[in-house]
Amino acid sequence: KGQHPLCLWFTGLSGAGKSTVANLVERKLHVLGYHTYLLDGDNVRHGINKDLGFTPEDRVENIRRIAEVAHLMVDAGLIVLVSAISPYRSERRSACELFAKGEFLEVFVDAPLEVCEQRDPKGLYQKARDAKIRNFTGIDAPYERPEAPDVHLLNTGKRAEQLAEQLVEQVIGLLRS
Ligand code: GGZ
Repeated sequence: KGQHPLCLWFTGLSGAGKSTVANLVERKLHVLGYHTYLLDGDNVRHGINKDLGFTPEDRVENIRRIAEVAHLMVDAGLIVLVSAISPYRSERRSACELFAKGEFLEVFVDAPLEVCEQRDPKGLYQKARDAKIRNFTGIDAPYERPEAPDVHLLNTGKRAEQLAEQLVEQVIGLLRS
């Protein structure tokens, strides 16, 4: 089926639900017959970005490479879903600038730090509070909230399924326009 290639860029704190929502959206688009690929920061860090840590310089490089790979995939005609904290506005802007107009959507998965910290699925916030990990986003490293995201998903409760549905509707509208 002819499809309009697109990058859906999910940004937000660790534990905000980026990967959960991105996974649900990917599955839904796949079922609808779209050719998709999910690029997850956490996975990419085991492969092409395994030389990178969490210093500001390394995060900048992490985002740059992810954006370049996403761009190649969009060039190949895919709908690419990127899930990475991507904490800096300027790097998100640079990522966006690689793409043609209408081929990039910034999706802000917005959950309060307290909620993310309470979820703490990997115990990383606790480690950051105990100073066992340094440079943890939201604790001792910054997260620059998007000022005008294309999509703003408020994820305060167990709403991932609803949020994914909402986003899919929006994306399909765009793909058909
Ligand atoms: C933030 C960290 C850190 C530090 C390890 N700061 O929630 P997770 O566990 O599964 O996903 C997070 C992931 C963040 O990688 P990204 O590539 O998305 O980050 S960035 O865009 O800022 O480059 C988290 C885990 O790695 N993690 N240490 N110090 N998150």
